Amino acid sequence: MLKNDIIAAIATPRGNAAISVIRVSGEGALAMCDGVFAAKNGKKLAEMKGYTCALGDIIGKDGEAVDTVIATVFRAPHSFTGEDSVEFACHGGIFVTDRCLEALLNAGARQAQGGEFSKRAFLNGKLSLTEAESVMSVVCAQSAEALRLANRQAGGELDRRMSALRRKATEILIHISAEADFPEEGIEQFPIKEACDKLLELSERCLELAGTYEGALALTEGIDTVIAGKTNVGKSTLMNLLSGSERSIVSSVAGTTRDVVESTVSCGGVILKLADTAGLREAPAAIERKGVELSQRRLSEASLIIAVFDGSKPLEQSDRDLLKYSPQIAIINKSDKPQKIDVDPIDDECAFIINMCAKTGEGLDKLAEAVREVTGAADFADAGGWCATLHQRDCLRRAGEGLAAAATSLHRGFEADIAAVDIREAISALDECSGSDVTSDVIDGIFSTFCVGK
Ligand SMILES: Nc1nc2c(ncn2[C@@H]2O[C@H](COP(=O)(O)OP(=O)(O)OP(=O)(O)O)[C@@H](O)[C@H]2O)c(=O)[nH]1
Ligand SMILES: [Mg+2]
Repeated sequence: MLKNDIIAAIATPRGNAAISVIRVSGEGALAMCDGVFAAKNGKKLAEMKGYTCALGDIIGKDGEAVDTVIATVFRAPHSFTGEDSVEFACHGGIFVTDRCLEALLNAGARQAQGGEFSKRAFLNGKLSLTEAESVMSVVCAQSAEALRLANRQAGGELDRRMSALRRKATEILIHISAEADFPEEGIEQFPIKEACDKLLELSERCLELAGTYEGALALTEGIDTVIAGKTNVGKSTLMNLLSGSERSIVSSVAGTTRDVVESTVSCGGVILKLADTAGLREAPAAIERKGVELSQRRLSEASLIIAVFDGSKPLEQSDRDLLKYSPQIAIINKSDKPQKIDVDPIDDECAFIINMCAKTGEGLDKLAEAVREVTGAADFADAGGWCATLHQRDCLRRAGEGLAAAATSLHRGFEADIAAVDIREAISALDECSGSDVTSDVIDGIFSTFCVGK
């Protein structure tokens, strides 16, 4: 596979639509397209300026027009990939679009692999690795908050934060190895204590940044959340309140919900993939028991557990059993009724306790706040840059660990050279994250998760 051979792919979803777009990119792409595209005005794409369009036909193997399309010409380096490119806006049917692509492939283009256009944009210096990765976040954004974050990332916030970390790590490296490496420069060595402190602080910042991954996930992809509790405490009422519709049946009969009812909702800007479950109780009847088993399985798999208790009743064994799953958020429901519950055992287990009336929605704002806190989404208000992918998290963790290891070596009195090895590794982990020093395997791995045509 050549670095800049001509690739082509359909960039829009398969389905009937007004238009679909086929992208073509690579060295000689314009002349190649001229082989199958006949402009109405007789002009050749290869003679057109960048950012100009032409109406014309794509001609099939048999010499007949397949479709009438608009071709937009992009000239290197002013295109998404940085190469000469053409985008054909075809009529948006699956069959007709496939025939247009086929004509382009017959004329010499190669079917692009997933993410290959973005990969070229990265390799040609049009996008940093984090910017390229954030293109996917923009595409996948499911909420206003997710889109805002993705756009910030695409604007290079993480890159700026990483280059600041890299600059500081390099500065420490220069100072601790001052005497060994730069005797003539007259650079002063940091005292060991100062170097250790700086390294630890920097390590913490890398790990902090790596830690933003969970919160980012909460805002972009959603968190597997289970609403659990004893029968009749108001789980389904809460589910309906959060989803703003009658997702689950509510009744005063204990054991109403038996299947797992699911709904994806936004709570405080966080996307929750909610599962309302059968109420837990001892010795349920046969069908209900199946439901309880399902609840227990969901409880052990969920990332976030919202435990619901009936505040108007004393705590029972089924309530205590739920606490064994360490729910992060406890809802003391039915706050409109006289309260009889002892919250102390709940307080011992749960980070957040919220008094609520699911029937009226009172306390919902407190729940939203708790959700933002517990998922780490709250930290995003003014965080500069965040970690959006597992690759970024892995690099930042390695950088953080390398810097901490260097601090330990210095602290134990080892030679500065030994600490320098760890600092260099930390710097190269940061470079891998930003893409300035990354192996082709890693690049292929990242871009292969993108869709074809992206
Ligand atoms: N007073 C009062 N009643 C509530 C409140 N929330 C729910 N209820 C009532 O409690 C009863 C049970 O509500 P559900 O939402 O069905 O409870 P559940 O936990 O899903 O019950 P199961 O599915 O049987 O486990 C219904 O009669 C609701 O109207 C509340 O905040 N205050
Ligand atoms: Mg229910």
